[in-house]
Formats: sequence, structure tokens, C-alpha cells
Amino acid sequence: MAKHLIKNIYTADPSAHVFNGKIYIYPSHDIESGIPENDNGDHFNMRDYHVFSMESIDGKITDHGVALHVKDIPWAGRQLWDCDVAYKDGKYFLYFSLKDKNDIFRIGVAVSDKPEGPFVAVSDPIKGSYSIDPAVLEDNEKDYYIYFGGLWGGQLHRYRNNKAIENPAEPADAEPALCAKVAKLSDDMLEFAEEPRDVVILDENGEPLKAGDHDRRYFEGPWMHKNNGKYYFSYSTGDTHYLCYAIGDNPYGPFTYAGIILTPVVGWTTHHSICEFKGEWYLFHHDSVLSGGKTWLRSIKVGELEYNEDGTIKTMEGKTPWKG
Ligand code: FUB
Repeated sequence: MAKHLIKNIYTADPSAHVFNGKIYIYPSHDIESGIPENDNGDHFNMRDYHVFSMESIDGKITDHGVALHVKDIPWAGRQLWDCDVAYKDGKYFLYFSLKDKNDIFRIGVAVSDKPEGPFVAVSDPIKGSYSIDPAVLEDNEKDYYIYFGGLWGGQLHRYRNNKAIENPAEPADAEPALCAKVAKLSDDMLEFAEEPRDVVILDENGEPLKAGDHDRRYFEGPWMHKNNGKYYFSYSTGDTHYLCYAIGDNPYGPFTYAGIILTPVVGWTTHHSICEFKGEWYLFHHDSVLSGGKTWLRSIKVGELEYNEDGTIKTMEGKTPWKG
């Protein structure tokens, strides 16, 4: 069963990685800023990130304090959303979602010598970046791929073919669903090395999932992990509140829909990462149990993730007792 990890502040969107033999968690830091809840996500008005580490899953969790604050990001407008971190050649790169001064979500990068930060933001967002929820895969210890994108407040429906469109809308129900995006990162880790591509998810007939297939189509919160040579692309279905996954043979896909990892949690959003530590697999995610169900005040959790013999993932129940 999953347990809450942090009870003194609200945290969400946990990206977990193993660096130097410890688990490092990079969550969003939820706060009560008094902005009323709306479909644009204005109530998620976060201003900084804290980094956490653990030497064992059941051990003490260390809060390393503020690793990056919005006031120290030169191009910042508002709303620091989900982030992720990758390590290359002695440096740690923190990729973050933030609205610029025109209220457009972009993806930024900040750099540190240490996994816990503090991180120093690069002066501009990644060229050609848009939308939210960066997640980085290190593949074969040499290539790095960044996945991103989120509908509604995450603004993904405002783009087609990587360009802003005049009349933002989701496709009609019978059209192919909007996809998360993936791009290889440049050698210096600070830019896209190519135009972002669609992360296509196929159904059981080899057809791309349709926009009306709300129980299975991509909404936000991408994550990529590898197991036994297969690439597992996992994500949130947003308005139907599932964490789902799809399996492919390479970082770009296509991926074939494979099932539900986690049924809906308490709270509107569901967002996760998957991490192997000391031979066991773990699901990090969040719910709104500790705030009594407030969607914008979430708390991160961890639970064991299990595979079936055929490489599929066992479905877990998202609702846990309200005492947390
Ligand atoms: O935390 C703000 C947003 O809520 C994230 O970027 C989304 O994935 C959702 O969890």
C-alpha cells in the first residue's frame, strides 16, 4: 500500500531518480495562494521547488530546502509546475514548467553541481518549448530524451505541429487524440536537438487512440522508464483520473496501450514517476487526502509497483483511507 512521504508541506508531481545510491525526489511545492479553482489551473500557483532524498524507502526523508525560486528565474511569469532532473557529466539539469511573462507555458532549465541543488536557471526557456510536464529519459547512458505536454491549463491544445494555432481546441472525438511530445536533448542538455515529435499511443488494432477515448488517451504527466529492454510510456488521463501506460520498442514509439497503473486518487490530478531502487520497482504519485480533498494541496506518496510475468504492470488502487 502506498504511504505519504511528507506531511509538513504540500507536494505533488514527484519525479524520483537514484543518484549516488540515494533516491532523490523532485516534486512541485503546492501552496495556498487564495486563487479560486478553475479549468485553467490558476489555483496551482506554485513559487518554488524543494528537493527531498531518502537512503531507503522506509527510512528518513530529508528536505534539502528551496532548490529554485521563481524570483530567480529571469524569464518568469507565474506558476512553477511539474519538473524533472537528469544527470550528465558531473552536472544536474532541472527541467521545469513555468508561464512566461505573456502567460504562456514554456520549459526552462536550471543547473547544479549537486542533485539537491541549489539550481541556477538559464536565462531563457528552451527554444521551441511549450506546454508543461517535462520528464527526461537517459537511454543507454548516452542519449537523453525529453517528454512533455499537458491539456487544458497545460496549453497543449493550443498547438499543432509545434506551432501555436489561432483557435485552440481539442480535436473532435473521432479524430486522433493529441499526443505528448518527445525530443532528443542537445549534447549540452540545454536545448532540443530536434523538432519535438508526437508520442503516438496505439489501441489493440494498431490505430492511434481517439480524442474521445478519455479513459485511455494522453492528458498530462508523462514518464518513461525501461524494463527488460522495453520502453514504458506512462501518463495521466486527466479528466478520467487514471494513470495508464503503453509499451514500445524505442524512445519515440509508437507505444501500444497496455492498461491502468493506478485507479483515481482523492483529488482531481494524478501524476507519477516510476523508479527502480535496490532491485525493487516503486510508483511515486500524489493525492489530496492530507488536505481533506483540496485539489491544489497535494501530498506525495510511494508504493511498490509490481510486474506480471508477461511484462504488464499490476493495477493499483488509488483510494487509500482518508487518515493518510
Ligand atoms: O502541479 C501542477 C500540474 O498538475 C502538473 O503540471 C500536472 O501534471 C498536474 O499534476
